[in-house]
Amino acid sequence: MTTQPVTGERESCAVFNPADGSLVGSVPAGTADDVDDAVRRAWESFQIWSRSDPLDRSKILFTAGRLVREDQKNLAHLLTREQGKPLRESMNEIAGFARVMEYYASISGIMQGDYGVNASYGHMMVKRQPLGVCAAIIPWNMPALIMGWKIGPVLATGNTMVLKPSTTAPLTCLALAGHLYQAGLPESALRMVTGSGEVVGEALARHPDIRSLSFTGAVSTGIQVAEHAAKTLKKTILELGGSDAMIVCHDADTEAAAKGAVSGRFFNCGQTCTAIKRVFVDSRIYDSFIHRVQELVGKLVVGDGLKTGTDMGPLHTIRQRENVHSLVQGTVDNNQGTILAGGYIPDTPPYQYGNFYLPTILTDVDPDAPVMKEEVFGPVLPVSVFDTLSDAIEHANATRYGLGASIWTHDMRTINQAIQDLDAGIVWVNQHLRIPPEVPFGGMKSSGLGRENGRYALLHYLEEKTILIHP
Ligand code: TXE
Repeated sequence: MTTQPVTGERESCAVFNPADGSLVGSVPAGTADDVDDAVRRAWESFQIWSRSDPLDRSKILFTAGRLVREDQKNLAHLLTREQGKPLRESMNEIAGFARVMEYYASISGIMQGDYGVNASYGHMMVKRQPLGVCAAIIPWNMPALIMGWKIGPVLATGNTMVLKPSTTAPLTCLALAGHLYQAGLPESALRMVTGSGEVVGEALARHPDIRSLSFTGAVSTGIQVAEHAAKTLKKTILELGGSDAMIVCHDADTEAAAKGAVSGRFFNCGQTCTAIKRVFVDSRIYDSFIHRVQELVGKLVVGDGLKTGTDMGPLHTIRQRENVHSLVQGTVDNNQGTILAGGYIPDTPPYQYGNFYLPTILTDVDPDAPVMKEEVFGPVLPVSVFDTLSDAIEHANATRYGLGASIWTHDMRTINQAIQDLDAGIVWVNQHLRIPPEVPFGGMKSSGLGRENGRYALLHYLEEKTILIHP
C-alpha cells in the first residue's frame, strides 16, 4: 500500500495500474473511527432494512444487476486498469457480479422459518431472523465477484454490511456499490470503508458490534482475523485460497485436458484461489499432454489487459511477482523440476514498467517441492507424472490446502474414487475453475471455514428463534 497526504487531515491510498505503474485513482485511508461510524449507521439502517419485505429487497438486487449490466463496459475497463486482468475477463467478472445479485434476488424470501404441531407441546414454530450488521474483507484478485458473493446473501436476508475492499483494487467495488445505491439500496445498508488491512480490516475484525465476518485472503491473515473475531464472538466465514490439483488419467480427452490446464492456470494471471496450481498426468499420456500444453502456452499473448487480443495481463503487484519467481527459482536450484517455458521476468518493451511474468511450465516436478505444496499465486504450471490413481490422489491431498481438485477421465469407477478420496470442497470432473452461485463454495483444511454461495449461504446470516404455543 502507498499512502500519501491529500489534505491536512486525510491520508489516501493510491491505486496503480499493474500494467504500467500509472496512477489510476486514490481512496481515503480509513481509520478505526470510520469503522465505528459505519457500524453505527449500518445498525440504524438495519432497523428498517431487516423489516422490509423480502420482495422489495429482491427488486433492489434485480435492479442493481440490470444497472451493472448496462454499465458493464465502463466497470470492466476500471477493473482492468486497477487489477490488470484482460478486458475479456473483466467483462465476465462484472457479468458474474450481476448474476450473483440476480440469484440472491430470486431466493431472498426462502428459509424464513418452519412450522410443526405436536400433541404435547402444541404449535412449534421456528422463525429465522437476520443477525444484524455483518462485515466483509475482500481481496484484489476477483474484487467484483467476491464482493457479490459477500453482499448478496447478507442483503437478501435483511442484514446490513460494512465492507472493506482491497487496498490495491478498491475502485470497482466502490463503483458497484454506487449502482446498488442507485437501484434503491439505502447507503447505510452497505457501508464501504477503504484503507489498509492493518487499520480498517483489523478494526472490523475486533469490532464488538459486528455479528458476522466473512474474509477472503491469505491463510496467515485469515488466522489473525479469526482470532479477533473469536474474541468478539462473531460468526466467521474464511476463504483462504488453495493449491488445486488436476489429475489427468490415461483415457482423458488430451486436447480438452490440455486446454483446461492452460485456461485453468493462466486465467487472471494465475491469481485465482481455485486456479489449477498442480497437474498430475498419467505416465502413458505424459509426453503428448505436455507437448500440447507447450504449444498452447506458446500462443498466449501477454500484455496490457486493455489491449485487444491480450490473453494474460501482469501480476497485480511486484510483491506477488517476487513470490512467484522465487518459488520457480527454488524449484530449479534444488533440482526439483525443469523449466520448459517462461520462468523469468521480462524487462524489454512493452513489459518494462509493469509487473509482468511470462507464462511458465515446469516439468518433471518433484511432488514434494514447495511449488507443489504452497499456493503459487501466479502464472506457473508445475507438472508431475504418476503411475497409479492412488498415488495421484495421495499427492493431490498432500498439501495443507483443500479448496478444489479436478479429475479428467471418462471412467465411472475412477470418477467415484476421486469424488470419495479427494480432500477438496469442490471436485470437478472434466472441467475446473467454474463456480456457479447456486452451489456451496469453500474449502477444507487450511483453505478455510464455512461455505459461501448456494441457498444454504442464507442460513449463515439468519439465526433461529423457536416459538412454542400451547394450544
Ligand atoms: O492477502 P491479504 P495478500 C493469498 C495468495 C496471495 C497471498 C497474499 O496466496 O499470494 O494470499 O495476498 C486485508 N486484518 N490470497 O497480501 O493480506 C487486506 O487489506 C484484517 C488468496 O493480498 O490476506 C485485503 O483486503 N484484514 C486469496 C485482504 O485482507 C487484513 C485472495 C486480503 O489481503 C489484514 C488473495 C489484517 N491484519 C490472496 N491484513 C483467495 N482466497 O482467493 C490484510 N488484510
